Amino acid sequence: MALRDILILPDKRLRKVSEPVKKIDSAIRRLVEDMFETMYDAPGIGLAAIQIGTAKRIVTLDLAKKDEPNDPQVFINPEIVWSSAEKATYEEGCLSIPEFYDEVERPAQVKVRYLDLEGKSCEIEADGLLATCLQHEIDHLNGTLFIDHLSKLKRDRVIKKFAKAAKRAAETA
Ligand code: K1U
Ligand code: ZN
Repeated sequence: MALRDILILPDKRLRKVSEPVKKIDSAIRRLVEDMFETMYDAPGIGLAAIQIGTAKRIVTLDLAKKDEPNDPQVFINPEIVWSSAEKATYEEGCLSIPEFYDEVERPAQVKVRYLDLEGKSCEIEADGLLATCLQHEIDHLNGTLFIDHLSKLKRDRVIKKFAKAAKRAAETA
């Protein structure tokens, strides 16, 4: 297992559309292990493979509460096959946009089809935080960030702030 660096806004790789996984082999299993190690270390409750620089359609999640045992979940090639008309608003964060949080409105319930680590086709109906996280992570696989759901004014402000920070870091490196 390896702890991997998380890409930070405005890294252009975060805007890539990730490729479907064709075969679940040892390289994919190692990537999933690295994703969990990186996600737990951050700490975060979700991660898309592109956030560690690998443009494959893989998502890891663990929504267990602090006093509960870990509940690692892997979604390979996840697709939203149904979304509710009802909407829900959650305050979202993103490991690629550290320390910025804002409310995002999304479908309250979704049905997601995906492969598990054994390559079995599965479906899950999600609501609450699970529905929000799945949509947030599937957005990552399509190069979309949660700030894209905010007003242009807010989005541009955040991008500008992170671009400035990246420039300063590059100058002092
Ligand atoms: O995709 C990511 O960057 C991970 C992100 C997932 C997410 C959080 C909230 C709403 C939608 C999607 C995070 O994990 S941000 C960190 C976070 O929410 C958290 C971290 C530690 C404990 C509890 C929450
Ligand atoms: Zn994110």
